[in-house]
Amino acid sequence: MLRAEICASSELSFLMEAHDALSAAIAESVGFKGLWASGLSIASSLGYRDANEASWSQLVDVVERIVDSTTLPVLVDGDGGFGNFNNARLLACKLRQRGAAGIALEDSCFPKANSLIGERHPLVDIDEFSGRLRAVRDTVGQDLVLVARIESLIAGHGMDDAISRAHSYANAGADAILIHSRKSTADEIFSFANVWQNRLPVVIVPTKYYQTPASAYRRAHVSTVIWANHAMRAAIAAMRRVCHRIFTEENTASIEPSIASLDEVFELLRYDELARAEARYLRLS
Ligand code: SPV
Ligand code: MG
Repeated sequence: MLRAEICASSELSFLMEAHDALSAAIAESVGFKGLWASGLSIASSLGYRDANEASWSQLVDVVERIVDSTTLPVLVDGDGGFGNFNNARLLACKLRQRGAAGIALEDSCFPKANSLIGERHPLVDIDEFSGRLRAVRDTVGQDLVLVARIESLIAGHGMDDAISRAHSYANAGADAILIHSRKSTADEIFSFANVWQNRLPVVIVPTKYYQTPASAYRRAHVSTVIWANHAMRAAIAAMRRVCHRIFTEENTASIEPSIASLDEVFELLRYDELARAEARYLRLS
């Protein structure tokens, strides 16, 4: 399904960030067709920085809870693969075992830094990273969608470097190219798409250039847009607002209408299924 969404569709697809089972279930309930298991959001919800502080096995465990809570395909943010080709193929294997639909690997050095903060973004050598992608492809075959993420524009290496990496990663067996930018407009994304001419489908993450309308991505024949961190940021804002109100008012009456009802919690987690199963298996009188 993810392969169809990202690689075989001429329609623009959207992946919504999930960082736990609850955010995954909510994204599915509103109609999203695929999920992005965001490294930043998962790290944040675990109380880690997006700097490979969370281990690959912690990531895999969270992905398992996300996969179990939804029928949607999950593209997992695998950062740089947590080491060299060997660590990357091990991670890909484990993600396949836990039911992920795809892995995105970026050409940043371990430990990675989040693309949207700081100035130091050393990149892995192009040949080494191409070998890393080949190792993952050889290990998981077509079972996982393999998205190669290029950080050239983040690192300040320019468009020529981004394009030559894209060709090398395509030759190494990637299914799609994620081109990342931290500019406040989508200009460099469109320049890339114009030169690249969709040799492989293009995936983008418009966190910083959020003013750009989706129609512009359709015109540029972008394949997939990732809303990378918005559920996590929404949760922070909502929790802060509610905690502050309860703290100051010493009462929950005023916030009750603005938070999810317990019925909504029970519905999201399918308590009705448990009740039916109890009736069937416990033979309650
Ligand atoms: C993530 O969601 O973890 C991403 C996108 O990789 S970004 O935070 O922009 O690097
Ligand atoms: Mg990430």
